[in-house]
Parts: sequence; structure tokens; C-alpha cells
Amino acid sequence: MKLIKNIFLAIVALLLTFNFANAGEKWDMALAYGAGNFHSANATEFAKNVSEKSDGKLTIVTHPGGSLFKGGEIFRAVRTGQAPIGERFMSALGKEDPLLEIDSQPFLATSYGQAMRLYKASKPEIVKGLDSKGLVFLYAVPWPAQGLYSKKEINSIADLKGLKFRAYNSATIRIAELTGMAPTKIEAAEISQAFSTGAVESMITSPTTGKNKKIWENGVGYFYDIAAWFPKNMVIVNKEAWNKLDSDTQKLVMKEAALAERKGWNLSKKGNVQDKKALADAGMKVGKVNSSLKKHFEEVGATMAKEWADRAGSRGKTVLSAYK
Ligand code: PCA
Repeated sequence: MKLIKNIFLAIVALLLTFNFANAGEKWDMALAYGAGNFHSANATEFAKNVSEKSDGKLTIVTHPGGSLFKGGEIFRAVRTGQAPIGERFMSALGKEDPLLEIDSQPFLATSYGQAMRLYKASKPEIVKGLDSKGLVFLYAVPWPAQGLYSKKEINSIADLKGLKFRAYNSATIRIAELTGMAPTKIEAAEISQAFSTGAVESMITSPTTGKNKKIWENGVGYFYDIAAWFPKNMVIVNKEAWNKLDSDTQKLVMKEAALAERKGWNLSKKGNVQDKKALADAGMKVGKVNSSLKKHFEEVGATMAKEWADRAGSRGKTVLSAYK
């Protein structure tokens, strides 16, 4: 009799645990960049903090390195609810909303201070745009300043002509077109392969991405610090998944997101200095473009600013006047 009673109690206890475990939500978080990247590390800390503080109501499990969805798939995956949460490079989404590529317009914001002001000026419109697509915006963090990598030395406009260029969004494709380079869009995960096979020989990206990829091992010896823009990654949530959370948990997520954003901006600033040093320590030539090239890039930037303003229309105008 006692045995039966004990078995009965054990089953009840098991059922209770099972129920409790099922009471919370579990979110798989799609991250495009490798676990060692500062964006991924920051997101992982955010996920851990939310999971620990939510009393079992929400567990977030991160999947870095495109292991759940690749960079190019993450926006659609979150939008359709295949992934409840994910991080995506904003300016690759210009076709979804031109406001998302404002942070990749050359020379619009060339310091962290300006990048923050541009972020604040553009955030309300961006959040609204995402909301209309069934997405909740959590936070955004910039990559360090974008610079020009090349296998060979670049001293003149003529040196750019015909260079096989790795692009990561429409803005970098346009820069390549306007400077005579030959662009191919390639996600960060495929950078090393693209350089080692000779598919590309130049790109514009952060010192961080060059360092993470050990780009010097693929014959890339030059980094020109043009610091023309600070593009951001953003973390977004599917609205249906969001609505399943109670309001305390939603508040917790927003609070942790604000913290992650602050930490992420600081990590980015550190990387902007340290990672450039890492490129130089690895033997790369790290410097600036000469004045005629700088002028050329600035002219390209001016052309692109006009083109973007046309695409972004009145919403773009509102944001730009809030920024300036
Ligand atoms: N690294 C990412 C985006 C911007 C950056 O610095 C990349 O190269 O794809």
C-alpha cells in the first residue's frame, strides 16, 4: 500500500514539474555572427539575464554563427515566427524600409556621438516601420567604423577600378558602382572563403570583422580607416511571441534590452580601437586614404545621400531634420 502511495506521489510530483517547466516560454534566438563576435557575446549575456530573472517565464537560447538561420534569412524567419527572436544587420534591409539603411549612408555620421544622435533621430520611424510588419524592436548596437580592406595598395581612384569587391548591402554595392569596383554581395560568414579563392580582393567593413576573420591570412594586407559610417545590428521579436509574455516579463525584456544596448555601444567603442591595433599587430598596413581618394569617397557619399533622400521620401526628411 505504501509503495503504491509513493509511486502515486512520485507521479504527481513529476506531473507538477512537467507543468511548471511548460509554464514558461522558450525563445530560440537567431544570431548571424560567430560566438566570439561582440554582438553575439552581448546578445548571449542579454539572453542569460532575461532567463535568470524571469522566474522561469521566459528562457532565451542563443544560436550564433548562423546555426539556426543564416544572416540573410533572419529577418524573414522572425517576421514569420519561425524564430521568435533574432539579430540582423539593419542596413541590409533597405528593401524592407529605406529608413533601415540610414546608418550606412557614407559620411552622414562619422563618430560614435553622431551615430548615437542619428540612431535617436531615426529610431521612432524605424520602430513604427517594424511594428507595421509584426515586429517588436528591442535594441541596436553599431559595428566599429567601416574601413576599406584591400589585397593591394590603393593610392588613386585608378587603383579602385575593376577591384572585385565584397559588398554587404545596397549601399556598399552602390559605393562600388560609383567608384568603378565590381561588387558581389557576400554574407560575413563567407568572407574568408571569398578572399582565399580570389572571388574578391577588397571590401568595406569594420576592423572587428577583419580581425574575427583573420583576414591577413587571406592575403589582405591593407586597411584604410575611412570611418565613413557606423552600421548597426538590431534585435527584433515576433509580435505574436511577444504578446504571449505577461506584462512583467515584457518589462523585464525591455529593461535588459536597454542595458544590452548600452553595453554593446561600449564594446563597439573598445573594439574600434583594439581591433584596429590587432590588424596592425598582425602585420597589416593600417592607415588613411590620401586626400584625393577621400574627396572621391565624399563625392560618392553626396550622390548617395540624394538617392537615399529620394527613396526615403517624407519619413526620411523628418528623420534628417531631427538629426541635423
Ligand atoms: N561587419 C559585418 C557588417 C558590418 C561589419 O562591420 C559584415 O562585414 O558583414
